[in-house]
Amino acid sequence: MRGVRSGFVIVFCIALGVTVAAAPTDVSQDETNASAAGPPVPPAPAPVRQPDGSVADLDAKLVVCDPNAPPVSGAGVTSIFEAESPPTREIRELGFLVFAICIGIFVVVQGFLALAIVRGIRARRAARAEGVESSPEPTQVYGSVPIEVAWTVIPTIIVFVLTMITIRTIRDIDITSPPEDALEVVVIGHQWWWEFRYPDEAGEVVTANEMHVPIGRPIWLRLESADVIHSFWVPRLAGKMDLIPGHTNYTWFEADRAGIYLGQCAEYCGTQHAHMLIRVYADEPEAFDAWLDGQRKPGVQDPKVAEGRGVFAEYACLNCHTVDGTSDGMFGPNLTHLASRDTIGSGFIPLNRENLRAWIDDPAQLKIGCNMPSLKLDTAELDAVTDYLLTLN
Ligand code: HEC
Ligand SMILES: [Cu+2]
Repeated sequence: MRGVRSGFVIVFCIALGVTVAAAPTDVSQDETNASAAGPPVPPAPAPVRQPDGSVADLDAKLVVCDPNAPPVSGAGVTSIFEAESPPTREIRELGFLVFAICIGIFVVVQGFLALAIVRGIRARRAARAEGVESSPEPTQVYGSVPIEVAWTVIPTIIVFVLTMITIRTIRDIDITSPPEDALEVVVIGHQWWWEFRYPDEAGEVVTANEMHVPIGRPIWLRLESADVIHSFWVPRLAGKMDLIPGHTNYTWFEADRAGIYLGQCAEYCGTQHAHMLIRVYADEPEAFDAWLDGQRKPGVQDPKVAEGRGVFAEYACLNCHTVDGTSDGMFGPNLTHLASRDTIGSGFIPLNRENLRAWIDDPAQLKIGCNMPSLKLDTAELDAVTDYLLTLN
């Protein structure tokens, strides 16, 4: 009876843990609010403005694999079971194999246990029918060579097979030189956004948070960090790989099908770690080439928004952001082709006029603790610089 009761307690605790873990709380923001409140206690901060529009809500749900979230902008569920790239397919197959073997072992072991219980109950019943209090003790067997051999040899074979297959998988995935015909992309992790660089003779292309790749071609990733340890993880395309300051890591993937693949920084890296999302756009090769050509061009110089460009150049924006032909700051995301992206703030705020304006007004309203300050622009300056940035397609 005790056993049954403690079994219930364990099941209840697990269920509670799962419920708490699944609850859609935004821990990072709550934490920041709490830690920002040092003595003396300041007045409660204004409520955090929620980004307008739905891409963020939906993508955020997709990232936590909410099965009820409708597909958005072609982005699929971020499930390791929906592998769309050779490395993730191999990882999934290895996972299934290990799982199948474990189920086999489980069934055999539990089968013997069930058999022993049934035989014990039968023996006791038979004993009671004969009027004896308990069944006689079963025959004790000491040292059976066949059994000893079986339970030494079988597990050894299982472990050996798993080791060999794991080594093969690691050899295929964890390669040290780029696969043939690979496209190299440098991925640099920043608190809390991603920089993607495409080394190219015709001029390096630099973008942020939204990585475009051609389908059917291996993508060789060079992973670096600008500050702390991050981890690149796009579950359907590649396994996790850390970005370590002062050390370069490599990994690769190859998207089978065109579409948007969502990912997430997978190594806690500070306040806004949860909002450090990755969007991989896998394009048909022609569409990818067109995108790359577009990104090579310098920033649009539209005379209609000269005023906004003036604001951009007059304030510190230019110290932190590059717009080719206008500024060369390196601290924040490259904005040369900002308007060609779907999101800002590392994939969690849909890019539209309202969000962009709110972001420039005070980024912390949308992404508490992020490394872009509010430059306290007045309304006219805000409108002008927003209009300017929206021309940078
Ligand atoms: C101190 C450096 C700094 C200054 C000054 C600065 N920014 Fe930023 N900016 C950043 C950083 C860092 C980010 C990335 C924040 C994140 O996503 O966590 C960012 C993000 C952005 C983004 C979103 C880009 C994207 O793709 O996600 C825009 C737009 C932007 N800044 C515009 C501006 C404008 C306009 C100004 C001037 C009014 C400005 N920034 C001033 C550092 C700066
Ligand atoms: Cu992180």
